[in-house]
This record gives sequence, C-alpha cells and structure tokens, in this order.
Amino acid sequence: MTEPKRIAVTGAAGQICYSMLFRIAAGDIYGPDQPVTLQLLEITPALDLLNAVKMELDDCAFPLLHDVVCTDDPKVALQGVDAALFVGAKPRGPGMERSDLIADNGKIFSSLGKILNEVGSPDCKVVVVGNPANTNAFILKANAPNIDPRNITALTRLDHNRAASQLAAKAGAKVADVNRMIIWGNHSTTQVPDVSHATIGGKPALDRVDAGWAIDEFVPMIATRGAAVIKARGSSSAASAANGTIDHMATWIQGTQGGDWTSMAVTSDGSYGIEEGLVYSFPVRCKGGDWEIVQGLDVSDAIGEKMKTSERELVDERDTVKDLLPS
Ligand code: NAX
Repeated sequence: MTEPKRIAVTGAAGQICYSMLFRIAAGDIYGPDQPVTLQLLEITPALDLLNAVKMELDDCAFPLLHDVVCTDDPKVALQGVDAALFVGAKPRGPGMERSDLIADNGKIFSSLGKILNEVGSPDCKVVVVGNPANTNAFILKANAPNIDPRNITALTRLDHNRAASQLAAKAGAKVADVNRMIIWGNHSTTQVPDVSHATIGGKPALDRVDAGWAIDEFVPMIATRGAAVIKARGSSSAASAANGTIDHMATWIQGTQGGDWTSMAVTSDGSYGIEEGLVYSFPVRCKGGDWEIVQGLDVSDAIGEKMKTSERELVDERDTVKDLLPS
C-alpha cells in the first residue's frame, strides 16, 4: 500500500475546517490514489468538539483516510507531516485594532513555527490561512529556519477564485473559461486583483470588460468581498475559504494546467520590485510540487501604485511583530 501522506490541520474544530477536512479525506488534495492521515490540532477547550468532528469523519468511511489524530499538543500534530494547513487563529474581537490581532495571532505563529522547526519534515508544504495570513506566514518562516522557505506560503487563492468568478459574471462568460487572473500583495483590503493579463476563452479579458471598471469597481469589490460575506451571512467565509485552501494545496502539488497560473502568497525574491523576504502574493506556475513566480508581465502605473501600497502594509505589519522575529 502507498504510504499515507500526513497532513496537519490547526484550528480543526472551527468553521473552515468543518468544510475542509471531509474533502481532504476524500482525496481532494493529493488525488484519488493517495491515502492520508489527518493530524488535527485544537486548543484544549475545543477538544470535545474536535472529537465530534472525528466521529463524523469515521462515519464517512473514507477509503483513503488512514488515520485521524486529535490533539492539543502541537508537537504531536506537526510530527513528520508532509503538509501543514495553519487555519487556527483568534478572530478579531470587539474593539480590537488590526495591530492587536496581528500581535495576538503572531504569538501563535511564532510558537508553532518553533515547534514545526523541531518536529516537521524540512520539505513539508505549509499554507497559512489564519489572519493576518501573510504576516503569520512571515513569522512562521522566521521561526522555522529548518523548513525550506519556499515551502511556507499564505492563502490568496480564495481572493483569486472570487476574482475569476466576478470577472466571468461581468463578462457574461463561464468561470471555467477565465485564466491568468492575478492577486498581488497582502490578503487584506490592500490586495490588488488584476485582470490586465487575464483571458476569457483564450482572448484578453479587457476586450470584454471596461478598463475603468477593472480598476475602480472590480478591485474594491474583490478586496472587500470577505466583509460582504460577513454582512450577508453573519460570519466569515468558511466553505469558500476551505475550497480556496484545497485548491491552493492541490495546484501546488499537482501543478498548474496548460498556460494557466494561480495566485499564491510566497516569499518575494525581489520580483516586480517587491522587497525580498516579504510574503507577498504573486502569479505563480506550479510543477512537480514546486512553484515559480511568473516573470516579465507588464504592470500599469495604476496597478503598480496599488502593489506598492500593499507592500508598505506588509512592511508595517512586519514592524508590528518585530519582537516575534528571532534576531
Ligand atoms: P473559527 O473561529 O471558526 O475557528 C478557528 C479555530 O481555531 C477555533 O476552533 C479555535 O479554537 C482554533 N484555534 C485558536 N487558536 C488556536 C491555536 N493556537 N492552535 C490551534 N487552534 C487554535 O474560524 P474560521 O472561520 O475557521 O477561520 C479561521 C481563520 O481563517 C481566521 O483567522 C480567519 O480570519 C481566517 N480566514 C482567512 C481567509 C484567507 O483567505 N486567508 C479567508 C477566511 C477566513 O477569514
């Protein structure tokens, strides 16, 4: 039998994971021939709820699900994993500033980074979902020098999918015909959804939608879509975030198809003038379990200015958490 892949998931009793774990167990990340073991982490007060999720996983009798470990010990959850999905984080509470959230959640990620460094496999693939996702990934990376920094990423695939869907709707096209969407920057309201290179059915998307709309309406619509979902649903995106996380991992592992690309927040190598080391969302191509930033794209002044604003926000966030970064 093929050796099971071990997948750690943190915040496993939360909303996103309730939509995600069952799909991972069904083979949606590693494909239909690869067994998986889930190593699920929660804080101690949520362990009963986590055990209830395990009961339901058991009740699905997933043929690919080799084992489910439920624990409040990060060393157990992260031991020898092939992939780690860091979803667990504190939500923003009443009266809390973004900087308070960054500092609070940053502590979780510095501690988990140290433990991943100790017990994780060096080529373990990491995606950070818990917000502020890019900066949490940056903190994790700084605290886990044994893990290849190329393997530490943050989620902007939900934003990418939102952008593809809204572009298709505006153009009266099918979302399956949309390719080469880009999300640049931070997973926050400064993110830069960019249709400049997108295609619909192989032709430029800008032949089908107005360039003014693409900057003045589309950019803020995608950047505030999370808030719009909260307003409509009374709680934050869960199933679509789970889907984005699965897409992120599956594309990374199985590759981008044809001439398409995806958006992933990865460590900047200085491409497009973005400060090296920041965890910044770029268009990437994936092949053989690795990714490369798509090079040589023209960036308009309007998009370039927004990219810089998002970069500055990430620099500010990094300054807010400097105490959590090893010197
Ligand atoms: P929930 O509050 O439903 O679940 C979070 C879970 O994490 C809880 O069960 C909690 O007990 C657990 N947790 C807290 N601290 C932990 C720790 N130190 N170790 C392990 N588990 C811990 O939130 P949910 O809706 O699932 O969202 C999770 C995170 O995703 C939030 O930070 C949220 O802001 C973020 N999101 C990120 C998105 C993205 O595109 N990057 C989009 C969706 C979502 O907003």
